[in-house]
Amino acid sequence: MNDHAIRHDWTLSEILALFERPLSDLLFEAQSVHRRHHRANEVQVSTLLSIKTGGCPEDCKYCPQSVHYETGVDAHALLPLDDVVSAAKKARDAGATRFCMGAAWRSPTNSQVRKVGEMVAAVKATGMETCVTLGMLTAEQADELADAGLDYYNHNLDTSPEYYAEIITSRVYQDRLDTLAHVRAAGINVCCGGIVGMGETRRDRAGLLRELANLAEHPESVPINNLVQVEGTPMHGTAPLDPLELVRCIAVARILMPKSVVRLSAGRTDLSAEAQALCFMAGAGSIFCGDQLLTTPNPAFDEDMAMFGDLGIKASTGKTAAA
Ligand code: SAM
Ligand code: DTB
Ligand code: SF4
Repeated sequence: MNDHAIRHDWTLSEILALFERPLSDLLFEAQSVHRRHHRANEVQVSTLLSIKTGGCPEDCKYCPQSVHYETGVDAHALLPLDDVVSAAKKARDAGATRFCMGAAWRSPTNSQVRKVGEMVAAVKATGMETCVTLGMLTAEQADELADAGLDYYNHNLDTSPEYYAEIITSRVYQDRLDTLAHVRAAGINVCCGGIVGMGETRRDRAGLLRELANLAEHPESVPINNLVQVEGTPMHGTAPLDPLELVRCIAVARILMPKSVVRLSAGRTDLSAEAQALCFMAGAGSIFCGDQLLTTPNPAFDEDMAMFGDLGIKASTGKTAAA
């Protein structure tokens, strides 16, 4: 196998074999791949804002924003433009280079997409990169967001096709793949990953990574979320994932999709600094900073900058190094 090649034909058994390698061998290979395509010791920083919170009609079993579960989330309608721009400026001044806006929609209306397009243009004017996650999009809606200047669209496959129906019944895997195709066709960078720690098997984690790696083009950004357990959701009380399995997952994603930025996303409050250091060694090249994700807590900015200092990591733009 030529490990320099960008492949789109990974088999489940090849991926499982990577997971099963001795940890040091896996980390060594992942870090070697990382250094061929990305700058060592640099991690990009994004900040999240929930621009529309709660009341979502979907039934994703992990999500505090679903209308189906009692989670006490503080629901609100689409935020005014000025509030979004001031949050973006605050994140930029703290050191984030990308501003990610999330909305608890199944699929936005055209008028909602137009309003988010205005937010995208205004946030870009602050000098930040933009990412939004709004649920399923039509081809026309993706084009409109591209015209507004959107840099990334986040739309996760979440888990393996086999485990999907255990987690979500209000949509199917193909719905996600259709939106990803619209986003790709519109020329927007794709941000697509999943969640681990939802009671899935290693085979499911490998199956998710196979789906991502075998897309016609690898997503530019691959968020790996460690489930944030929220009381009231059906996933609350699930046995937590061994942090070393999260590390393995990041390393395997790094090897399968060498040019993508693998993101250590939600769930860092449950990880020690040592576990996060292993995630960076495994090739994680991006984190969310700021004390809130969408509705759940995240480590404080200063705490993360202190961790970067301890590990000798520089906050960067995340742009891929010339390979
Ligand atoms: N409603 C849109 C959608 O689902 O595509 C956009 C917002 S949704 C909150 C964005 C992503 O957040 C989900 O796809 C899921 O991967 C992630 N997410 C939601 N709740 C989470 C949790 N409790 N832990 C980890 N990730 C979570
Ligand atoms: C992604 O993959 N992770 C972020 C972002 N995309 C939108 C969301 C994490 C949400 C965690 C639960 C919450 O704060 O509500
Ligand atoms: Fe709705 Fe997105 Fe939460 Fe699913 S993950 S319930 S689609 S906000």
